[in-house]
Amino acid sequence: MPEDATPQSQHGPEARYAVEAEAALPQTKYEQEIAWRLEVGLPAADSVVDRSIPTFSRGELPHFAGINTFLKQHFLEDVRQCGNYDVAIVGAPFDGGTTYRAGARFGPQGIRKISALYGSYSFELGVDLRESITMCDLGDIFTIPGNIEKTFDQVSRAVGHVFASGAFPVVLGGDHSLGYPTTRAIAEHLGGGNLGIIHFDRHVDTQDTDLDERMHTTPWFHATNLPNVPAKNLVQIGIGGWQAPRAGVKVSRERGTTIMTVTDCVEMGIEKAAERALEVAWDGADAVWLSFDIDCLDAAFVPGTGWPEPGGFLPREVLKFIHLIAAEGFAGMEVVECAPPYDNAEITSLMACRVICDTLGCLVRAGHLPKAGAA
Ligand SMILES: [Mn+2]
Repeated sequence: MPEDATPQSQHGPEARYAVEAEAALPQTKYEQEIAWRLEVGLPAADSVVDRSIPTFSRGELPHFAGINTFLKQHFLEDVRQCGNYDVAIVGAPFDGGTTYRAGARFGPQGIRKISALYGSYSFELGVDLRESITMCDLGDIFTIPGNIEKTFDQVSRAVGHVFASGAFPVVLGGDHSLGYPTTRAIAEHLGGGNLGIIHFDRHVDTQDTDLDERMHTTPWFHATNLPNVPAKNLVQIGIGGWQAPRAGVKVSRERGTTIMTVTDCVEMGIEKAAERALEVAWDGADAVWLSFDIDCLDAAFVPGTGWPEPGGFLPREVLKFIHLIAAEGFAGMEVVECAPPYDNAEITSLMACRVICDTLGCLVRAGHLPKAGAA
């Protein structure tokens, strides 16, 4: 037996951490949930041996049953109450900004549906969201199909409402035109402080207009026109391929955004790349927004998206990236361009859900959630 052998030494370092972390997690909220299930769902039929099972499915189980809010969290009908929660999920079902194939208006539905597969516990992170934070699902923003500008105003108002309430906003897109109204909303609420943006994408999305409108190829042109969203704090990760229009690249160059290709990230190593991303996004900034376009992953993993592009990241690369950058915290996040009509076996929605769950788990692990002062 090696000298440093411990009872857990059969595990690798990450697994050892994970196995030990699980022992330290409470299960108070889980027990409360079981009591609540039995109260509101009624005790099960006499033949059911496991007496924690109710008659009517309430809460997490069975995973295939129930009404699909995100992670089966509480549907908050009265949005005025969202400040009572650490995290507020909000759908932005809009694909009027797409320039090739539409379908991201069904992104929130798709992500919510597959989220039923997830529990609240992550093995590697050693986090149980149910025990650590409170979450609600606000349902969807009332977007206006066919009217980008009115939709922008609705989205900014909604995201501003959530952010001002103190809840951490998680926006389920929707296409990437939403990046402008979401960051505009956060920027308005920073009291003049600067907002940085960490942007995962295969596409720069920095051109002025596309097809004569502010489409999903344009959010960062308009966001970085805002006085407190400097282009120098915009870091664009995963850009490459045959779909990053030259018009946008020109703007990125002129404004001095920071672009990191997949090869850049892989060759310098994800740790170094994440460090660089944090340096850029946080340089003089008060807060950082995470804008995650699902198409930053290789097209093989995300068929359900508007502009799939081969040569993107592997899932484990972006997940590791997120683990590292979440250490500094975010003002909120969006996952965009998930288009379920083109998906296969829900894998794109599954990935979108995974990105959100990992981000929340990492924010908990780093002490950014629950929000300060919350129980
Ligand atoms: Mn994209």
